[in-house]
Formats: sequence, structure tokens, C-alpha cells
Amino acid sequence: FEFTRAITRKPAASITEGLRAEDIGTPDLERMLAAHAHYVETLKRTGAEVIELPPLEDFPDAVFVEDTALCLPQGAVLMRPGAPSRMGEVAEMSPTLHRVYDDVRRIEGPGHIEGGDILVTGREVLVGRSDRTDEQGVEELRNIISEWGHKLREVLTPPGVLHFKTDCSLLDGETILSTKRLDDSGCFEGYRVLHTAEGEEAAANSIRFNQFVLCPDGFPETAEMLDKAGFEVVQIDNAECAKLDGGMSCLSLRF
Ligand code: CIR
Repeated sequence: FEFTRAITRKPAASITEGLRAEDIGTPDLERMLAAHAHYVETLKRTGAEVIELPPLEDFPDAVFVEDTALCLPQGAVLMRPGAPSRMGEVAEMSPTLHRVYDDVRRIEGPGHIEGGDILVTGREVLVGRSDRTDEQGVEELRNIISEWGHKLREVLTPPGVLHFKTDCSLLDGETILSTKRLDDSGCFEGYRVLHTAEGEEAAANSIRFNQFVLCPDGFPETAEMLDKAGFEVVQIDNAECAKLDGGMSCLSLRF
């Protein structure tokens, strides 16, 4: 949760075509741009360097950069998204990662894996199998990161949930913010787990970034719980990204 850099990408006008599980309205570009600017500014306020990439009209979901790669201290791994329309985003991210990392690997396939299904904690790398992440993708990642000394543990993304991190986030080396439904699966045994308030499950897609916890706006009970637990919460408007099943983690790569 301590980072010196982040990579983000500005939303494109094509965001209106972004993937969604359920149509709850078309995202508004202007409002999304304002929220995105607040997000980037909050990351920068911690003193971190933010590499801001330009919009990609050809890839409506490209603002959700997290899914294209996994960034670890030893190197980066380019993912292989399970969503066919997102496959091309990886090549767009590759040059930036090669600039900042000496060691960049890639998931060659045939399996698939997206960054949103990966939670790196102080002790292990948790990967949730989902509609976007399959067994072969997980095994390929395991082989790569075990060379770097990381232990990978496979877990399950709850049915009907897009990504593992849709339902959880890391608050510090051993504290996890999770929905109750995900925690009930037992995957966080041995960690300290804080639950999102009932009816506020969408607050689980938050991020700890240096001194701040960036939380989607509109979940007051969870924000208060985090505040009481000693975290410095910054609430960010997520209404437009939420229409595309996106949250705080999806909007950046952090390292
Ligand atoms: C998608 O369905 O791929 C995008 N509309 C949302 C991706 C959200 N990413 C994430 O949770 N890491």
C-alpha cells in the first residue's frame, strides 16, 4: 500500500460503449472526467508520480488500466484479458511498463487473467478465478511470479461479481476491507478483515494509496467505519464508472 508511482489513463468519449453486466444508464463523459481528475489529484497529493496516459477511443474500457497488468517490485506482468474487446489494451500499456521496469513478462495464453482479480497483500498474491480469469491464466501467472519469490493462492471470485477486487481491497499489510459475502468464503483466514456496511457492498472496491484510502462516494457507514479505524478516507465520485462495473482499484496501476 506504499507506492511511489501510479499509471492512469484518461477516459475517452467512447466510454459510453464500455462493457457492463447490466445496463443502468450511459456514463456521462464530463462527469467521469471530473471524477477522474479528482482521483489523479488525490494520488499526486501523496507525493507519488502519476504517469497519465492519453485516452484511447478504440478501447472503451481502457480507463480501467488495472486489468492490463500486474506490477510487483521485481517486475511487471502483462495480462491476457478474458474480455475479447479488452485484449488490445495490453499492447497499449506495454511500452509504458517497459519504460519503467527492466523485467516485463507477459501471459502468453491460451489462458486468461485480468488484474482486477489479483490482490497483492503483505504475504501473498491472491487470485480469484472469475468469468475473466481461468485456471490456465492463474497457473501461467504462478510460474512467472514464483521466480520472483511470490506465493500465489487461488481463490474464488463470488458468482455474479465481475472481479475479485470488486469485493475487497487491501488496507494495510494484513488488513482487508471486504464484503461479508466474500469474507464468508473463508479466503481471508488469518487476516484482519473489516466489512463494508450492509447495502454498501460497492464500497469494497477502494484502494489504500500511501496515507489515503480512496473510497467511492455515497457509502457513509463504511466511510465512517474506516475513519474510526484510523484510516484517512478520501471519497471520490464513482457514479459514472459504476455504470461500467468499475471502482477505485480499476483506475490505476500502483507500484
Ligand atoms: C469491464 O467490464 O471490463 C469494465 N467495464 C470494468 C472493469 C473494471 N475493472 C476492475 O474491476 N479492475
